[in-house]
Amino acid sequence: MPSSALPPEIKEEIARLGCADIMVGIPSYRNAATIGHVVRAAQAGLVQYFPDLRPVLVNADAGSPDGTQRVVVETEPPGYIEQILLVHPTNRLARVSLTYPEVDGVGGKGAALRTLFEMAAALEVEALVVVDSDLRSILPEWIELLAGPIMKGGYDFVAPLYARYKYDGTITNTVTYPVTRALYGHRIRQPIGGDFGVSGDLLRHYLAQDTWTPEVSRFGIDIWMTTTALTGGFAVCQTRLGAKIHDPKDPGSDLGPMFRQVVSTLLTMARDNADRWMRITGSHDVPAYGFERYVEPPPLEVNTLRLLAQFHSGTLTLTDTWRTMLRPDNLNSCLLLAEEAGSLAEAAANKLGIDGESGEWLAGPGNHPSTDDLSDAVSGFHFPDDLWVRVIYDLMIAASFGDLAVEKLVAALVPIYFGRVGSLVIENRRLSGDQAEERVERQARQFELLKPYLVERWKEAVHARSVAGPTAKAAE
Ligand SMILES: Nc1nc2c(ncn2[C@@H]2O[C@H](COP(=O)(O)OP(=O)(O)OP(=O)(O)O)[C@@H](O)[C@H]2O)c(=O)[nH]1
Ligand SMILES: [Mg+2]
Repeated sequence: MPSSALPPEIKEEIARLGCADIMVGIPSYRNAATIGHVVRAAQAGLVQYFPDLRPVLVNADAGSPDGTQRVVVETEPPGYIEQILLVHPTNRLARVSLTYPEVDGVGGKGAALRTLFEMAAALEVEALVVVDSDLRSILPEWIELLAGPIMKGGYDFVAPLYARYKYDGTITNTVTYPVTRALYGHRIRQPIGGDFGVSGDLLRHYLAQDTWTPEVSRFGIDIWMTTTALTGGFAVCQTRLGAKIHDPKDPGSDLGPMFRQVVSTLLTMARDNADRWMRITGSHDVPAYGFERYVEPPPLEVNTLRLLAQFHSGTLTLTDTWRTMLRPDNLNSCLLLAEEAGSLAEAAANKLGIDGESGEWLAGPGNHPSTDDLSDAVSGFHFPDDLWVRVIYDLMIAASFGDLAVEKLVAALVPIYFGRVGSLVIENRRLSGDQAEERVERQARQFELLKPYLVERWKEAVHARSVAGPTAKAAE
């Protein structure tokens, strides 16, 4: 990790706080509408579940123009929480909101977490709990659920387990969960969930790494944290948090940059840890902490037509890149599917009054067809599991041994990802949450089953490189 460049005001804050046992860190950017509830829940959790420890809560904000930091500072103080919960903690909770510095000129969620890691390490905490600031469903208990396994169970990394609506968490469901499971053998269902517990030991390990990249300073941070914990051999568990309810996002319109940052980080780490994952076959359950809950997360609307239209648009500009990154048979299958996606989306758009290119409603806002209506109109589209797995494995080979930069390859994957997500939404439209979850498991098993395909291609690439000379990326 690049050496600490904390500005003097943050160093002074650390000196003022001195020491702490447990810290809750909250990264934020334009979350004035929701962060107040997160701060209150976190404060209550610290006071109620850890009344004898020295607690601190730190908000690391991006300098949000919407008054996020003011909300944090003006939210009811810890004394109010003590009153309503009738608890008398040994130590008064310290609460801080600060603007975090960029890391090597790059700001983002990861840069915010870097500051939180450095502060937590300097305060010598036993546990750092990180929670997102757009959460609606956080309860005080979440703090215990995320810190308890560290304090009581000796774990170093606590990943969240929550019920998410069947169309939410698409990057997790299609890439990070199955790839982490197939590569490293741990079934961590939410490797980029955003809400984590980290032990003091693991914090120090994070700070000692030199694998930090600009993508890690953004949304690559979550998969970096999970993968670094796994490759470092730390004790990992999951914790049952109930439902994740947060600011909703449509995968076709909101998630492109996040996808690129997460997947680039995952690929770079896979490249650097090949000697570890090559030896691993199969996978095992990861222990889960906390009482089981049954909750229905609120539904989320997805514009299936736009996803299919964007998949098709990819062929217009990216076919050459796809050719360099996909094995010829997989490339052909993708091109055929993209063609089909385009025709189906166009026919459906004409029928429903939607712009075929952009997927936008011609009638303007209001009275839009639902996700189900849209999906019914393109119900013939199907992107097979095994093709998706091979696409991802081909991408891993290209990212480690090919000539193109990882970022460029991942940007080229985005339209294919949209096609895959569109297909999943269409197939899951009549399924319950549990049934959709079974599909995610089926796909994850497919990633494991086809791992020999990856290993074989990897070995061939290593061999080809040794014949050609050490110029390929993996040898750098
Ligand atoms: N400090 C900081 N925080 C950010 C930035 N971008 C996002 N965040 C925070 O990171 C958290 C997650 O961001 P979201 O946009 O909610 O991401 P998400 O799609 O919900 O991601 P998942 O919850 O992992 O599915 C929120 O608390 C954001 O406020 C940033 O540039 N700086
Ligand atoms: Mg969110």
